[in-house]
Amino acid sequence: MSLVAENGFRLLPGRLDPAAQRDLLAEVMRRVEAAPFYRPVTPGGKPMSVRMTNFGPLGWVTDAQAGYRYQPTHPQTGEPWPDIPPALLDLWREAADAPGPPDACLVNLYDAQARMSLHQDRDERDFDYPVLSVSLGDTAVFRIGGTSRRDPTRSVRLSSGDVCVLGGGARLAFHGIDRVLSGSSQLVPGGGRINLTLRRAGAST
Ligand code: MD6
Ligand code: FE
Repeated sequence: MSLVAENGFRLLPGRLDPAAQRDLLAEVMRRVEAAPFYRPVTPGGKPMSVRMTNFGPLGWVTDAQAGYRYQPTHPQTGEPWPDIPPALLDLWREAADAPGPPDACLVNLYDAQARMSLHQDRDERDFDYPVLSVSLGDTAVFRIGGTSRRDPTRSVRLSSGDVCVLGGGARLAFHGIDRVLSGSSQLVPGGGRINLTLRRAGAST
């Protein structure tokens, strides 16, 4: 398995084989029945094109009223988020090189039109913890730059089963999803892409 590493950005292409991808997708969809995908609204009042839910003690949410934050409950059901799938906790232990376990897993669902604009993940308490992402389904065109929005960027394809880690000097790198290549995978029924990002959002233990 090849590995691209530079300044804290690590890509593990094909880290999950097709059977592991199917198993993880089943674990995800079982939890989504209790915590449905919904469309968050930015602090500026714009509905996002990506639909989201979360697993774990804390979930990342946004709305026009209170902006970006982590909270323990689903904004629509009011219920606690489902647990993080054990396979993801194993993956974190193996690949994240973190001082402790994650407490949040953001789940993004992309249809053919969905995009995510260039952003930093900076709503977490402790940037010594990396963010680890797992991609399932259609391939995404991921863009990653430096810690300034003006830094040059490059494009990386994230395919089903790929794992990527933003840690160290890349923890606060700007990144986003330019587009999703519709029909590039058959994994997700009805098409689309699911990205799971594991984080440590709250105080470290
Ligand atoms: C996505 N990913 O792949 C969006 N954030 O759908 C992210 O925003 C991301 O892939 C932090 C670390 C890795 C990521
Ligand atoms: Fe991000």
